[in-house]
Amino acid sequence: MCVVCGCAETGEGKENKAGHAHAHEQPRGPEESSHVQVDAQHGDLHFGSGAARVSVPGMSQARAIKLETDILGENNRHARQNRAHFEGHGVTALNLVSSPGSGKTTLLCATIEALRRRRPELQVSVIEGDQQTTLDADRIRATGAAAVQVNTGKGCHLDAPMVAQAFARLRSHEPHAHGHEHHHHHEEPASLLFIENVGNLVCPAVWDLGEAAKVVILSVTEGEDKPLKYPDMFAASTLMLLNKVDLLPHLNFDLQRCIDAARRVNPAIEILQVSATSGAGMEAWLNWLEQVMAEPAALAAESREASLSRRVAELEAQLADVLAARAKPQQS
Ligand SMILES: Nc1nc2c(ncn2[C@@H]2O[C@H](COP(=O)(O)OP(=O)(O)OP(=O)(O)O)[C@@H](O)[C@H]2O)c(=O)[nH]1
Ligand SMILES: [Mg+2]
Ligand SMILES: [Zn+2]
Ligand SMILES: [Zn+2]
Repeated sequence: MCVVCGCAETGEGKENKAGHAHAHEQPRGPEESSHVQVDAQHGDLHFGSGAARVSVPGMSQARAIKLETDILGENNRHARQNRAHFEGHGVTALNLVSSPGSGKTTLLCATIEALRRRRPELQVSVIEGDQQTTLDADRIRATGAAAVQVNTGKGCHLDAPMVAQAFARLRSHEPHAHGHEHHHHHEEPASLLFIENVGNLVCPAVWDLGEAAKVVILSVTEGEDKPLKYPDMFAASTLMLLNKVDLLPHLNFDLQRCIDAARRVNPAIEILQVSATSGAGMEAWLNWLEQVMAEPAALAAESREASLSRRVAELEAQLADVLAARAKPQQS
């Protein structure tokens, strides 16, 4: 996973401090440095079976866990500030995640148009994440909504400091040191902020941006097994939008199998079927948005706390395992 893959960014400075730290570190022992589980029958390899759930050349599992905890901890600090800042501005923020091409931008354009008809007074703005180009922000701006593009370069996800800077530009003010310590509680009308993450079904799952909820978009052309193959993203999301259902007649896509797969990974996930191009299911999606705007705090607190405490407990248990294993004498 990208936090410790060597391209990790530390948030503020992008000097790859953390990423480089491990490159020179010697592995402690063969078992610790390459945690791979081998299937006896077929020789299938599972590199995520160690305590860190990731294998990094030359880095111990304990070090990988420590790095992830430090970097994500720093990101989460910024995410908390974003959350407070959004709240101060009456903003409900949603983090849209998916593989490339599932239809995030098309759906956003259609959503902006539909919301304009339903709630003409509602302000909607967008932060667009892509490795390169301003194509998506240009598409959003063409609808008349405000958008800021964030290009990540080699980065494979948006992080909370990036979102803080982009949001400051949307609101034409500098980022604040402490959430909404500046006073803009002057009864701002409620508004929606969509954050379209970099197309990537793996990494954005662990980066909290301060959103009220993650919405994962899965298009029917991708196959119904995706929630099982990329479980972290579906586990982290509150809602799954199954997009491009207009194409179902042309595909061998088993809708029920897909829904079952998503529920197996995340029993609480909500699922809506939509088509950004035909408009099917848009009413239900708009209703969901209205509901989140009415009760964003409850939703966010529930999913964030649940997933954070799950992850913290996981990491603590794994770190304890690694330390215990290291303390034990080597057996051959
Ligand atoms: N048939 C059909 N095509 C769709 C639908 N939604 C999006 N598309 C098409 O899917 C392609 C990708 O759509 P985008 O909106 O650019 O996808 P994206 O998720 O924003 O892609 P990235 O930003 O690159 O990750 C485009 O050709 C869209 O026209 C849909 O509901 N039905
Ligand atoms: Mg896009
Ligand atoms: Zn990554
Ligand atoms: Zn502000």
